[in-house]
Amino acid sequence: METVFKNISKIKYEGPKSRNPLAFKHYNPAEVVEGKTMREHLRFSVVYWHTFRNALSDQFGVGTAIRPWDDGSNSVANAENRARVAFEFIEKLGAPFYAFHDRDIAPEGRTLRETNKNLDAVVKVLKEEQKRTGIKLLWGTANLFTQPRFVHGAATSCNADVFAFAAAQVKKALEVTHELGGAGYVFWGGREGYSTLLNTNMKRELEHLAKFLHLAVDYKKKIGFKGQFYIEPKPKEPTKHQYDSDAAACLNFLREYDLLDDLKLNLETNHATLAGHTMQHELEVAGSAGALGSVDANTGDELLGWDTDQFPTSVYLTAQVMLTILKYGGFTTGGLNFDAKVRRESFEPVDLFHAHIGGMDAFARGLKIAAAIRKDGRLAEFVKQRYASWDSGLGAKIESGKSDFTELEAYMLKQGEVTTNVSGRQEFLENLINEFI
Ligand code: XLS
Ligand code: NI
Ligand code: NI
Repeated sequence: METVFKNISKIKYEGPKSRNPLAFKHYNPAEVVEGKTMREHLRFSVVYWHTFRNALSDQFGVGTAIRPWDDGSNSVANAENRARVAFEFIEKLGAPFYAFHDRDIAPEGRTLRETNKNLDAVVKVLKEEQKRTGIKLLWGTANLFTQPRFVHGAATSCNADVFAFAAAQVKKALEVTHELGGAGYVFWGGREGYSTLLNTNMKRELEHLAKFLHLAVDYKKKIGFKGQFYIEPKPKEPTKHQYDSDAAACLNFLREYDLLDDLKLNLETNHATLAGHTMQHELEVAGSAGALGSVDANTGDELLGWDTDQFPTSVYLTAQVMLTILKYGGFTTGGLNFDAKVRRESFEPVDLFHAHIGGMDAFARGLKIAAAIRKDGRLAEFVKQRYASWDSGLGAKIESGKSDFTELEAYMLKQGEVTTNVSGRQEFLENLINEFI
């Protein structure tokens, strides 16, 4: 099949010396790093919503994107054609995965029944294209935020009928994700939050959200869907306060409502920024709780307070991200999903290639840098030594639960004062990291 991107051939690895903008300089899918290929480590995924549905409009202006294959209509035929174009793009790029919301791939009809029929028609095309290309679905999800019925939220709406509609929609989205062999399914709480507490019963809304997720887990088991469930934290936007505000809040929610065994986290860099955290912090919180699932790989703008969803280009950032991901054993079901959009000024189709190539190369470098830091071993050794007082003697006794306040007081009364603190050496460690960048 050769249609839309006929002037662009398959993106190849040409190495760091290449000056070809449509080639990888660092992402060499077959190259082995720490015993796995880059392709297996990074598990890149293209998102349907930004890459194939975003017209690049903003609050002040209409869309600028030139997408010659799209007739601009809401027809199923246009959606089917778009699906084939999407696969041509992903195939040429060489990403092994993609991700979608139900409403990205097929238009909403006048009734739920008609909408489901539209979805089935496009899923048929996606299935054919997956088979033809070998590209797989990283995760599916349902859009429970665009349509006006979700004005007060979906699972947390004050209106029980909206909860029912959302349940029906997620049921169908789970079925199609299962049919397409999806490795996972994401719950991002679109409008699950509030704009004012004056009209909000927070406790009741949180209980409804938990109920909704339990019903989804039940249905997943019922249909035999083995994909991983994820919850995606975001602190604000569209609502002033989103319930899934950050990794720690999500973990607390999952624990409180007995959902910890069924959901991991899908962490997004720009959402970490909005929450006032670094991405590495969010990964660490999830990883240490055994809940590091997948990554929405993008970046925000430090000067803008909203979700700009830019493609990741900072090698410093990707090195930090990969260092933490490798530390927790790498991805299993998850991957690096480019939840990112080209800028409104980058409106030509070729910009979609430049954006993804840049993100993939930045992460390939991040992976290689992280692996080199790990091989060098000085960073890990420093951290290990820093906690050496816990490895034997009194520290080991406290950790193993064999000490108490009385003993600790007697010990310190005898010592009189702490004389053993040493420097944290932050600047030394920052310099050490820069040796590898
Ligand atoms: C929005 C979210 C969204 C999820 C999928 O900010 O990142 O795109 O990834 O619903
Ligand atoms: Ni996202
Ligand atoms: Ni986002």
